[in-house]
Amino acid sequence: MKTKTLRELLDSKKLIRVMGAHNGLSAKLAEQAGFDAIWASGLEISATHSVPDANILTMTENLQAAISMNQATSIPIICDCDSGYGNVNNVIRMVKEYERNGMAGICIEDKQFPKLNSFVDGPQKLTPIEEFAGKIRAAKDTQMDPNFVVIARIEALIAGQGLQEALNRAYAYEEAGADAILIHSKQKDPHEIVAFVESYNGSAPIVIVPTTYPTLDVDQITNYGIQVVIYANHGLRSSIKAMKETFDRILKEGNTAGVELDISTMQEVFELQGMFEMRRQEDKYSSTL
Ligand code: SPV
Ligand code: MG
Repeated sequence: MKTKTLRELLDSKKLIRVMGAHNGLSAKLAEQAGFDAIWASGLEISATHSVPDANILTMTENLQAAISMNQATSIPIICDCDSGYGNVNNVIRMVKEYERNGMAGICIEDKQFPKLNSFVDGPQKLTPIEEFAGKIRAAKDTQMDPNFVVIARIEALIAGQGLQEALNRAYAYEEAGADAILIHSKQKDPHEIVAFVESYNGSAPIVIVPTTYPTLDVDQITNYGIQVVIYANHGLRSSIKAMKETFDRILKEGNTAGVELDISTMQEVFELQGMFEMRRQEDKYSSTL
Protein backbone atom coordinates (compact mmCIF):
# COMPACT_ATOMS: atom_id res chain seq x y z
CA MET A 1 0.00 0.00 0.00
CA LYS A 2 1.31 3.41 -0.94
CA THR A 3 -0.16 4.93 2.23
CA LYS A 4 2.04 2.60 4.29
CA THR A 5 5.10 3.53 2.24
CA LEU A 6 4.52 7.25 2.83
CA ARG A 7 3.84 6.73 6.53
CA GLU A 8 7.04 4.71 6.89
CA LEU A 9 9.01 7.40 5.07
CA LEU A 10 7.64 10.02 7.49
CA ASP A 11 8.34 7.81 10.51
CA SER A 12 11.90 7.16 9.31
CA LYS A 13 12.75 10.85 9.99
CA LYS A 14 14.86 10.79 6.83
CA LEU A 15 14.56 13.56 4.23
CA ILE A 16 11.75 12.80 1.75
CA ARG A 17 12.35 14.24 -1.73
CA VAL A 18 9.16 14.85 -3.70
CA MET A 19 8.83 15.89 -7.35
CA GLY A 20 5.89 17.76 -8.83
CA ALA A 21 4.05 16.12 -11.72
CA HIS A 22 0.90 16.59 -13.77
CA ASN A 23 0.19 13.29 -15.54
CA GLY A 24 1.22 9.66 -15.72
CA LEU A 25 4.29 10.28 -17.85
CA SER A 26 5.78 13.08 -15.72
CA ALA A 27 5.11 11.04 -12.57
CA LYS A 28 6.84 8.01 -14.09
CA LEU A 29 9.88 10.09 -15.04
CA ALA A 30 10.09 11.38 -11.46
CA GLU A 31 9.97 7.85 -10.11
CA GLN A 32 12.64 6.70 -12.55
CA ALA A 33 14.85 9.62 -11.51
CA GLY A 34 14.71 8.32 -7.94
CA PHE A 35 12.32 10.63 -6.09
CA ASP A 36 10.58 9.23 -3.03
CA ALA A 37 7.09 10.50 -3.84
CA ILE A 38 5.08 12.57 -6.32
CA TRP A 39 3.40 15.94 -5.70
CA ALA A 40 0.24 16.07 -7.82
CA SER A 41 0.66 19.80 -8.30
CA GLY A 42 -2.34 22.07 -8.74
CA LEU A 43 -0.19 24.57 -10.59
CA GLU A 44 1.11 21.92 -13.00
CA ILE A 45 -2.26 20.27 -13.61
CA SER A 46 -3.91 23.67 -14.20
CA ALA A 47 -1.11 24.79 -16.52
CA THR A 48 -1.36 21.62 -18.59
CA HIS A 49 -5.06 22.42 -19.09
CA SER A 50 -3.91 25.94 -19.98
CA VAL A 51 -5.96 27.54 -17.19
CA PRO A 52 -4.86 29.59 -14.14
CA ASP A 53 -4.03 27.97 -10.80
CA ALA A 54 -7.07 29.53 -9.12
CA ASN A 55 -9.58 26.71 -8.53
CA ILE A 56 -10.69 26.88 -12.14
CA LEU A 57 -10.41 23.10 -12.47
CA THR A 58 -12.77 20.98 -10.40
CA MET A 59 -11.81 18.46 -7.75
CA THR A 60 -12.72 15.68 -10.17
CA GLU A 61 -10.37 16.98 -12.85
CA ASN A 62 -7.50 17.22 -10.36
CA LEU A 63 -8.27 13.77 -8.99
CA GLN A 64 -8.36 12.31 -12.50
CA ALA A 65 -4.85 13.62 -13.14
CA ALA A 66 -3.69 12.17 -9.81
CA ILE A 67 -5.21 8.79 -10.72
CA SER A 68 -3.12 8.74 -13.93
CA MET A 69 -0.01 9.47 -11.85
CA ASN A 70 -0.90 6.77 -9.36
CA GLN A 71 -1.48 4.15 -12.03
CA ALA A 72 1.80 4.94 -13.77
CA THR A 73 4.00 4.66 -10.67
CA SER A 74 4.77 2.57 -7.61
CA ILE A 75 5.68 5.48 -5.30
CA PRO A 76 3.21 7.47 -3.14
CA ILE A 77 1.20 10.35 -4.60
CA ILE A 78 0.72 13.39 -2.35
CA CYS A 79 -2.16 15.43 -3.75
CA ASP A 80 -2.28 19.20 -3.74
CA CYS A 81 -5.94 19.79 -2.93
CA ASP A 82 -5.81 23.60 -2.74
CA SER A 83 -8.06 24.75 0.12
CA GLY A 84 -10.25 21.63 -0.01
CA TYR A 85 -12.63 22.78 -2.77
CA GLY A 86 -14.99 24.57 -0.40
CA ASN A 87 -15.90 24.11 3.25
CA VAL A 88 -15.73 21.09 5.59
CA ASN A 89 -18.47 19.34 3.62
CA ASN A 90 -16.34 19.48 0.50
CA VAL A 91 -13.27 18.34 2.45
CA ILE A 92 -15.14 15.28 3.73
CA ARG A 93 -16.15 14.16 0.25
CA MET A 94 -12.70 14.99 -1.08
CA VAL A 95 -10.92 12.78 1.46
CA LYS A 96 -13.28 9.90 0.70
CA GLU A 97 -12.63 10.21 -3.04
CA TYR A 98 -8.87 10.63 -2.81
CA GLU A 99 -8.48 7.77 -0.37
CA ARG A 100 -10.81 5.47 -2.31
CA ASN A 101 -8.70 6.08 -5.41
CA GLY A 102 -5.46 5.03 -3.73
CA MET A 103 -3.80 8.35 -2.98
CA ALA A 104 -1.19 8.25 -0.19
CA GLY A 105 -2.06 11.66 1.17
CA ILE A 106 -3.52 15.08 0.58
CA CYS A 107 -2.43 18.62 1.36
CA ILE A 108 -4.87 21.44 2.01
CA GLU A 109 -3.97 25.10 2.48
CA ASP A 110 -5.52 27.68 4.80
CA LYS A 111 -6.72 30.05 2.07
CA GLN A 112 -10.25 30.92 1.10
CA PHE A 113 -11.98 29.30 -1.89
CA PRO A 114 -11.28 30.10 -4.68
CA LYS A 115 -7.57 30.08 -3.96
CA LEU A 116 -4.98 32.00 -5.97
CA ASN A 117 -1.48 30.62 -6.64
CA SER A 118 0.83 31.76 -3.84
CA PHE A 119 3.29 33.51 -6.14
CA VAL A 120 0.75 35.66 -7.97
CA ASP A 121 0.38 39.28 -6.91
CA GLY A 122 -3.10 39.74 -5.61
CA PRO A 123 -5.16 39.23 -2.49
CA GLN A 124 -4.14 36.08 -0.58
CA LYS A 125 -7.12 35.66 1.72
CA LEU A 126 -6.60 33.38 4.70
CA THR A 127 -9.26 31.21 6.29
CA PRO A 128 -9.71 31.87 10.04
CA ILE A 129 -7.61 29.46 12.14
CA GLU A 130 -10.56 27.72 13.77
CA GLU A 131 -12.32 27.17 10.48
CA PHE A 132 -9.25 25.59 8.91
CA ALA A 133 -8.53 23.49 12.01
CA GLY A 134 -12.09 22.18 11.52
CA LYS A 135 -11.19 21.12 7.98
CA ILE A 136 -8.16 19.22 9.29
CA ARG A 137 -10.27 17.52 11.98
CA ALA A 138 -12.88 16.63 9.36
CA ALA A 139 -10.21 15.16 7.05
CA LYS A 140 -8.66 13.08 9.85
CA ASP A 141 -12.05 11.83 11.06
CA THR A 142 -13.06 10.88 7.52
CA GLN A 143 -10.03 8.82 6.45
CA MET A 144 -10.44 5.05 6.80
CA ASP A 145 -6.79 4.00 6.52
CA PRO A 146 -4.78 5.27 9.53
CA ASN A 147 -1.72 5.65 7.29
CA PHE A 148 -3.42 8.14 4.93
CA VAL A 149 -1.50 11.41 5.37
CA VAL A 150 -3.12 14.83 5.81
CA ILE A 151 -0.77 17.79 5.40
CA ALA A 152 -1.84 21.25 6.63
CA ARG A 153 -0.34 24.05 4.56
CA ILE A 154 0.17 27.44 6.16
CA GLU A 155 -0.11 30.51 3.93
CA ALA A 156 0.39 33.13 6.67
CA LEU A 157 3.84 34.13 5.41
CA ILE A 158 2.56 34.28 1.82
CA ALA A 159 -0.25 36.59 3.00
CA GLY A 160 2.24 38.83 4.87
CA GLN A 161 0.86 37.94 8.31
CA GLY A 162 4.23 37.21 9.89
CA LEU A 163 5.98 34.54 11.92
CA GLN A 164 3.75 34.57 15.00
CA GLU A 165 0.61 34.03 12.95
CA ALA A 166 2.33 31.16 11.12
CA LEU A 167 3.36 29.56 14.42
CA ASN A 168 -0.13 29.97 15.93
CA ARG A 169 -1.56 28.22 12.91
CA ALA A 170 1.03 25.43 13.03
CA TYR A 171 0.16 24.60 16.66
CA ALA A 172 -3.59 24.76 15.96
CA TYR A 173 -3.34 22.46 12.94
CA GLU A 174 -1.05 20.02 14.73
CA GLU A 175 -3.56 19.94 17.59
CA ALA A 176 -6.32 19.29 15.03
CA GLY A 177 -4.45 16.16 13.90
CA ALA A 178 -2.34 17.24 10.90
CA ASP A 179 0.30 14.64 10.04
CA ALA A 180 2.69 17.30 8.73
CA ILE A 181 2.89 21.08 8.40
CA LEU A 182 3.78 22.70 5.06
CA ILE A 183 5.17 26.17 5.65
CA HIS A 184 5.20 28.20 2.46
CA SER A 185 7.18 31.34 1.64
CA LYS A 186 7.67 33.43 -1.48
CA GLN A 187 10.82 35.20 -0.30
CA LYS A 188 13.92 35.12 -2.48
CA ASP A 189 15.95 33.59 0.36
CA PRO A 190 14.97 31.13 3.08
CA HIS A 191 15.11 33.52 6.09
CA GLU A 192 11.36 33.23 6.81
CA ILE A 193 11.48 29.44 6.66
CA VAL A 194 14.59 29.31 8.85
CA ALA A 195 12.95 31.61 11.43
CA PHE A 196 9.87 29.38 11.42
CA VAL A 197 11.74 26.09 11.89
CA GLU A 198 13.93 27.59 14.60
CA SER A 199 10.91 28.86 16.56
CA TYR A 200 8.55 25.93 16.06
CA ASN A 201 8.38 23.71 19.13
CA GLY A 202 5.80 21.26 17.86
CA SER A 203 6.46 17.74 16.71
CA ALA A 204 4.78 17.58 13.26
CA PRO A 205 7.19 16.97 10.36
CA ILE A 206 7.88 20.15 8.36
CA VAL A 207 7.39 20.33 4.59
CA ILE A 208 8.80 23.07 2.35
CA VAL A 209 8.46 24.10 -1.30
CA PRO A 210 11.69 25.98 -2.11
CA THR A 211 10.60 27.46 -5.45
CA THR A 212 11.69 31.07 -4.78
CA TYR A 213 14.70 30.22 -2.61
CA PRO A 214 16.29 27.57 -4.85
CA THR A 215 19.79 27.67 -3.38
CA LEU A 216 18.67 25.93 -0.19
CA ASP A 217 20.18 22.49 -0.70
CA VAL A 218 19.44 19.09 0.75
CA ASP A 219 22.22 19.25 3.35
CA GLN A 220 20.93 22.57 4.69
CA ILE A 221 17.35 21.32 4.61
CA THR A 222 18.37 18.24 6.59
CA ASN A 223 20.36 20.31 9.09
CA TYR A 224 17.32 22.51 9.76
CA GLY A 225 15.36 19.37 10.61
CA ILE A 226 12.97 19.84 7.67
CA GLN A 227 11.66 16.43 6.62
CA VAL A 228 9.96 16.88 3.27
CA VAL A 229 11.09 18.96 0.29
CA ILE A 230 8.77 19.40 -2.69
CA TYR A 231 10.20 20.54 -6.03
CA ALA A 232 6.76 21.61 -7.17
CA ASN A 233 6.99 22.73 -10.78
CA HIS A 234 10.39 21.98 -12.30
CA GLY A 235 9.18 19.20 -14.60
CA LEU A 236 6.49 21.44 -16.05
CA ARG A 237 8.86 24.36 -16.55
CA SER A 238 11.55 22.24 -18.17
CA SER A 239 9.03 20.72 -20.57
CA ILE A 240 7.67 24.14 -21.61
CA LYS A 241 11.17 25.36 -22.44
CA ALA A 242 12.08 22.19 -24.33
CA MET A 243 8.88 22.20 -26.39
CA LYS A 244 9.18 25.89 -27.25
CA GLU A 245 12.74 25.43 -28.46
CA THR A 246 11.83 22.40 -30.58
CA PHE A 247 8.73 24.00 -32.12
CA ASP A 248 10.64 27.20 -33.00
CA ARG A 249 13.49 25.21 -34.56
CA ILE A 250 11.19 23.12 -36.77
CA LEU A 251 9.62 26.27 -38.27
CA LYS A 252 13.00 27.94 -38.66
CA GLU A 253 14.94 24.95 -40.01
CA GLY A 254 12.21 23.70 -42.35
CA ASN A 255 12.66 20.05 -41.38
CA THR A 256 13.04 17.96 -38.24
CA ALA A 257 16.51 16.49 -38.90
CA GLY A 258 18.22 18.94 -36.53
CA VAL A 259 15.86 18.49 -33.60
CA GLU A 260 15.99 14.68 -33.96
CA LEU A 261 19.38 14.78 -32.27
CA ASP A 262 18.02 16.64 -29.25
CA ILE A 263 14.70 14.96 -28.50
CA SER A 264 13.74 11.59 -27.05
CA THR A 265 13.74 8.70 -29.49
CA MET A 266 10.57 6.88 -30.45
CA GLN A 267 12.06 3.82 -28.74
CA GLU A 268 12.22 5.78 -25.51
CA VAL A 269 8.60 6.84 -25.88
CA PHE A 270 7.59 3.20 -26.48
CA GLU A 271 9.51 2.07 -23.41
CA LEU A 272 7.94 4.76 -21.20
CA GLN A 273 4.39 3.99 -22.30
CA GLY A 274 4.83 0.25 -21.78
CA MET A 275 4.68 -0.72 -25.43
CA PHE A 276 7.34 -3.44 -25.15
CA GLU A 277 5.73 -4.84 -22.02
CA MET A 278 2.39 -4.95 -23.85
CA ARG A 279 3.97 -6.92 -26.71
CA ARG A 280 5.52 -9.38 -24.24
CA GLN A 281 2.10 -9.93 -22.64
CA GLU A 282 0.54 -10.34 -26.05
CA ASP A 283 3.04 -13.05 -26.97
CA LYS A 284 2.51 -14.79 -23.65
CA TYR A 285 -1.27 -14.92 -23.79
CA SER A 286 -2.10 -15.05 -27.49
CA SER A 287 -3.29 -18.31 -28.97
CA THR A 288 -0.67 -20.24 -30.95
CA LEU A 289 -3.29 -22.22 -32.89
C1 SPV B 1 1.53 23.72 -6.57
O1 SPV B 1 2.48 23.10 -7.06
O2 SPV B 1 0.45 23.82 -7.12
C2 SPV B 1 1.68 24.34 -5.26
C3 SPV B 1 2.93 24.94 -4.91
O3 SPV B 1 0.70 24.45 -4.55
S1 SPV B 1 2.88 26.62 -5.30
O4 SPV B 1 2.81 26.75 -6.73
O5 SPV B 1 4.08 27.14 -4.74
O6 SPV B 1 1.72 27.22 -4.67
MG1 MG C 1 -1.04 24.32 -5.59
